[in-house]
Amino acid sequence: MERILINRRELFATALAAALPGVLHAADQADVSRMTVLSPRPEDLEMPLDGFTEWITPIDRFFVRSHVYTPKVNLSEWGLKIDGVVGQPMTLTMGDLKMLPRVELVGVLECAGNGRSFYRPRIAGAQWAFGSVGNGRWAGVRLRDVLQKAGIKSSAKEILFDGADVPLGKMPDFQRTIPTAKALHPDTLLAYEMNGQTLPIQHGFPLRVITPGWASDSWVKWLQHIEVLDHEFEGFWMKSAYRHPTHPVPPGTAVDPSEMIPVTALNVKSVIAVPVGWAKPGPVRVQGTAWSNTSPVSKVDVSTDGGQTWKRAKLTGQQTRYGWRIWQHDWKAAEGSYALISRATNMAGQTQPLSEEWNPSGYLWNTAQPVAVTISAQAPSIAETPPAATETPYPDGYKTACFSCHDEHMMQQQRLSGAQWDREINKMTGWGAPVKAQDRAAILNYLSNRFKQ
Ligand code: HEC
Ligand SMILES: Nc1nc2c(c(=O)[nH]1)N[C@H]1C(S)=C(S)[C@@H](COP(=O)(O)O)O[C@H]1N2
Ligand SMILES: [Mo]
Repeated sequence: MERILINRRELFATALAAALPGVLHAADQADVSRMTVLSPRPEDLEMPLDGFTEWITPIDRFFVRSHVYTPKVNLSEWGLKIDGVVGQPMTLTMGDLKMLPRVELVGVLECAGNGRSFYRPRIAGAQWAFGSVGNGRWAGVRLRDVLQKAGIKSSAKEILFDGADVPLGKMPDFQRTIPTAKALHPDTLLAYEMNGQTLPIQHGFPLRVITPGWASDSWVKWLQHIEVLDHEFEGFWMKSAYRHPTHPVPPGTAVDPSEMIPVTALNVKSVIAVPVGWAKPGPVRVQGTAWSNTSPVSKVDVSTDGGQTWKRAKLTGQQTRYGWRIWQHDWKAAEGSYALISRATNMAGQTQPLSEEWNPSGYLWNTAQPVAVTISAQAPSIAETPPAATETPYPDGYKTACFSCHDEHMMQQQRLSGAQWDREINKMTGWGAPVKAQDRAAILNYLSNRFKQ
C-alpha cells in the first residue's frame, strides 16, 4: 500500500513536470540546511539519519563528496573523448550518446570512506558517520556500447576515466580505472540522468560513471575522457589511495603495500534510521535500510538486547539488484535502556561483522554496531550544552599555509595523533601548502593539541 502511494506520487510529479516544462522541477542541488556539512569547499555533505527512511534519495538530500572544487561545464563545448587501444578514437556529443539505447537502474552510491569516523584508532580523511550513501535512479547508456562503438581492442586491460575537475595546487588529478570486465558488464553505465532529471552538477553533470555494487570512488563525475589502457594504471588515486588490505589487520598497524588491493565491491550493510535515542513505551517500529554489493540483501536481523537474541525484520518496498531495501521490525518496548543492532546478510551469504575490522584508510566500514535507545514515557532531558571551548589563537603562518584550498572544517573533523598530523602536514606540503620551516612546529603543535585522538 505504502509503495503504491509513493509510486503514484512520483508518477504525478513526473506527469506534472512533463506538462509544465521549466515550471515545476525537483531540486537540483543538496539543501545544505538539511545536510551535515563536513566541508563547504571542496564540498563534502553528509545525509542525516532521517534520509534512511526513503527508498529513492531525493537530490536535495543526496550526499556530496568532491576531492576538489565543482567545475563549471558548458554542454555546448563538452564532448566525451575516447582513445587509447581502440580502433577509432572519437569524441561524442551528448546528442551522439542519446542515440544509443537508454538504460535505467536503481543503485546505491556509497563512498568507500562511509563510516570512517567510527574506527578506533581514528583515521585521517572525511569523517563520515552513516550518511555518505544514497539510493539513486540512474539513466544513461551502457559503457559497453560506447567502448564497442570506438572499437575497443582485445588487448584492453583497464578503462581510465577523467573528469573535468581540476586539481588544487600540486595534488594529483582524480583519475580512476576499472578493469575491462567490469566496464563491459551490461549494468555499468554512463549516466546523464539522476532520479528522472538531468544529472545535477554536484553529482557530475553532464555524465558520470555508474559501477553498480562498487564503492563510489569508481563513479567518476564530470566525465570527459575515457582512455582504454593495455596496462595497469599507475596514478595516485589507484596506487596510493582507495586501497585496503586483503585481510583484517590489528587496529592502528601499518600494512605493506604489497598486501593492499584496490577497493571495488561494497560491503553488505544496514542502518537504523528510527528510533533515534528515545521512544515511548509500547509498540515501536524499528526501521532503516539495508544494501549490499552485486549480491542483493536476503535478510535483515534485528536485536533489541545488544545481540543476545535476534528477530527477522520485514523487508518492504521494491527489490532491485543494486538498490537498497527498506526494512522494519515491530517491537513491543517496555521502559528501560536498550542496545539496538541491525544486521544484514546478502544472497551470497556475506553478513555484517559484530566487531570492527580495522584497515589503515578506513574504508568500507560495515560493523553491526549497537545503537543506544531509552524507552521512557518522558523524553530524557538533553544535557546542557557545554560552554564553548576557549579559542586557541592560530599559530603564525597557519592561515597562509592551510586556508587557501579549504577552511578549517577539514581539520576540525579530524581526531589524530601527533604522528598522524605530521603525516597530514607532509601530504599537504606535497600538494603545495606553503608551510614555512620556522612555522611548522607551532602548526603541528596546534593541530595535535586541538584535534587529537
Ligand atoms: C594546495 C591546496 C591545499 C592546501 C594549501 C592545504 N590543503 Fe588540506 N586538503 C586539500 C584538498 C584538496 C583536500 C581534500 C582531499 C580529498 O578530498 O581527498 C584536503 C584535505 C585535508 C584534510 C583532510 C584529510 C585528507 O588528507 O584528505 C586535512 C586534515 C587537511 N587537508 C589539512 C591541511 C593542513 C593542516 C594544511 C596546511 C598545512 C592544508 N590542509 C593545506 C588541499 C590543500
Ligand atoms: N571527477 C570526480 N569524480 C568523483 C569524485 C571527484 O572528486 N571527482 N569523487 C568520487 C567519490 S570519492 C565519491 S564518494 C563520489 C561521490 O558522488 P556524489 O558527490 O554524487 O555523491 O564521486 C566520485 N567521483
Ligand atoms: Mo568517496
